[in-house]
Amino acid sequence: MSRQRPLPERITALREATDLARGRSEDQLIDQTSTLLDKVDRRLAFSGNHTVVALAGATGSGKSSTFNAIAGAPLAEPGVKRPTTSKAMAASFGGAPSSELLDWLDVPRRHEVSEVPKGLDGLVLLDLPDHDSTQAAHRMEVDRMVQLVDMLIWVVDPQKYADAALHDRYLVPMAHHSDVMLVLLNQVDTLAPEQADNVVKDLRRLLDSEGLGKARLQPFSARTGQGVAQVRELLSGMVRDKKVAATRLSQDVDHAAGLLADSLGKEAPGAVSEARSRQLTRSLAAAAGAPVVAEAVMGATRRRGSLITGWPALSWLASLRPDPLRRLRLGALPKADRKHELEPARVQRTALPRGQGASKARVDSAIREVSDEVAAGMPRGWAQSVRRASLTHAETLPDDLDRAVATTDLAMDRGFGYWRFIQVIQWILFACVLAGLGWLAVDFALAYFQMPPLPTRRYRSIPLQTWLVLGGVAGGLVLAGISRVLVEITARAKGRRAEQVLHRSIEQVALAKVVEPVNAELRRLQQARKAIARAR
Ligand SMILES: Nc1nc2c(ncn2[C@@H]2O[C@H](COP(=O)(O)OP(=O)(O)OP(=O)(O)O)[C@@H](O)[C@H]2O)c(=O)[nH]1
Ligand SMILES: [Mg+2]
Repeated sequence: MSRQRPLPERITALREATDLARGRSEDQLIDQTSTLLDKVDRRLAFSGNHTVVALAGATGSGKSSTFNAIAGAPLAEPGVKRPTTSKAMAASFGGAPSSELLDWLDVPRRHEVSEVPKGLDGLVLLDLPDHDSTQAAHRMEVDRMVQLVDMLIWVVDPQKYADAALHDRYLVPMAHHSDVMLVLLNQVDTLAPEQADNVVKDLRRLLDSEGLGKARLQPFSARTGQGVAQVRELLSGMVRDKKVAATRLSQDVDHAAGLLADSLGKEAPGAVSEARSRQLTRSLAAAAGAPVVAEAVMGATRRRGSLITGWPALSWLASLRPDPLRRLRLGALPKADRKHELEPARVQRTALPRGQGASKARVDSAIREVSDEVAAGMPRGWAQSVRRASLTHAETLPDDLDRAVATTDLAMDRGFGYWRFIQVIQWILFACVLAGLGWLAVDFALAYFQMPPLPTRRYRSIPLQTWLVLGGVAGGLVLAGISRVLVEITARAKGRRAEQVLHRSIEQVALAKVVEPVNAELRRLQQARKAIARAR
């Protein structure tokens, strides 16, 4: 195993991971981890000069007797009528004052050991209530204390050493702390030496099979004093090292980090795929009416084209048709506004049909596909948070899309320059027609009043004024025909372009309102995983 980072760094990393996972990984796990981190912080804040060791075990196993035996003084009253008090009792073995530490541990009954056995300076020994008590308060106190102390001594007796209450509830779940655990097989004085050997072997096997191979096992008798020297020896080594507290806290952090890591899973992509995001844009574009707008752009271009480039005698008819863009309330925007995103309040709503029915269903399913793609293989809570993220802006999405369409520059105010040129020619031709007609009218009037006609020239025996009328009409109609083709080409180009720019505008909405929130959630998961890796 690679060398671990310093504990404070790992604690910070675990806290970061916990904050990132809050609301995603299971609440209970997050609460547990936060509680643990608070404990670790508090414990580390106390000087490392104390080593807190608790004696835990079943009713009558001999905890209080062992407490006295180690202290070398009758501090606790063993064998008094049970159940005894529900609170732990402490014995401080010299050293620096431990009252603040005991305040934090909430241990009200305290003793000072007057004659500290050699090497035990700084030991704080706790006598706990029975973990298998009929009193819930006792069990709760034990549960609380086993979380807080630096080291545990489990006092078992030859009758109940294999009790499920002890193994299933405490030893197995705390197996990761086995190297700061000591199991005392108490009351060996009641067994024949051979029997004692068998019980020790059996208990060892049991502990090993439960993953507590590192837990030390010591035959002991509080009555005869057997094993007291060994236990004191072991404790003095630990008190001297001053590492037990840090070891246990480090194991706590490791264990919590492992549980949190499990809740983060291993799979999941790093981001929403290009293909999914394109598909989403297509669905949103359809729902936002981009094809309808593109169609209207073509229609409006044709209409304006006929008005400007058509034969003046007939082109005004085009104005009788409504402008399809205006009908959608999508006129050209003033130039100044086009440059920047418009203020929402100033953007008029378009008259496009709002996302309802089939198009709403299509948008919903496109969004769901984005979140499903990403959530596949993710742990449940995280998959749900991805789903939530994808819907963050669902309420306002139709408005956002509408605004995107309304503010997209459809280029209806430019690109028609050549039409003006055609229009000038049309009017010149039309002027010829009018001139010819006027001339013919004058001829007609002169003939009527039997006056001499105006001089004229003939070409192929047809007078010039008639040529003017015929030529003007024919030229105007031919030019109108050619213009019609040109206008159609322009209209299609405008329509295509409109579709493209609308697509780009809508893509911005899709990215900002759906893809980015989902990606943010993915980044959060990756950050949490990185933090967890630093915590382990
Ligand atoms: N023979 C023998 N008896 C013991 C030994 N240790 C404790 N006892 C007796 O076992 C009984 C219970 O001892 P305690 O020390 O009160 O046990 P405890 O675990 O503190 O009990 P609770 O606090 O009530 O759960 C007492 O009568 C002790 O005298 C031992 O090593 N040998
Ligand atoms: Mg007791």
